[in-house]
Amino acid sequence: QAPKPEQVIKWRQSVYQTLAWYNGRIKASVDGTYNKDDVIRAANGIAAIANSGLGALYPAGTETGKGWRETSVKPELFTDGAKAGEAARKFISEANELAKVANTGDAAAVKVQFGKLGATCKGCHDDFRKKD
Ligand code: ASC
Repeated sequence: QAPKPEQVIKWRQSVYQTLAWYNGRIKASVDGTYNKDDVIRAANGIAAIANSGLGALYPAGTETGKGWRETSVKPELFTDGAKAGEAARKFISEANELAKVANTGDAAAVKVQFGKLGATCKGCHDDFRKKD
């Protein structure tokens, strides 16, 4: 039995909320006092989500927002699978690299890699997320 679209949309949003939480922790380290262990934990969390098969969060039937089912995703994500897949592959690759770099504890290198990861987030938003 497939989960209901409204349930999938809720999972989808909670997954990105969790990414934002991890992302904020790394940002706090990079912009403030660097905490190697916390960056490792947060980067591993992002990598785990990136590797978890995010495509499964976009089944047919979850395209449209309707009342409390509202979603910010653009229809293009569902119609241009090649482009969406490429965006996902970039995110996965930069997230895995950040997890690797985090283990070195090299704050400057983490900052650079964190920037590359953020660019993949933003790229996907530009292409596939409706403007607020
Ligand atoms: C976040 C968040 C985003 C991304 C993006 C990265 O923490 O909520 O949408 O990072 O700003 O460029």
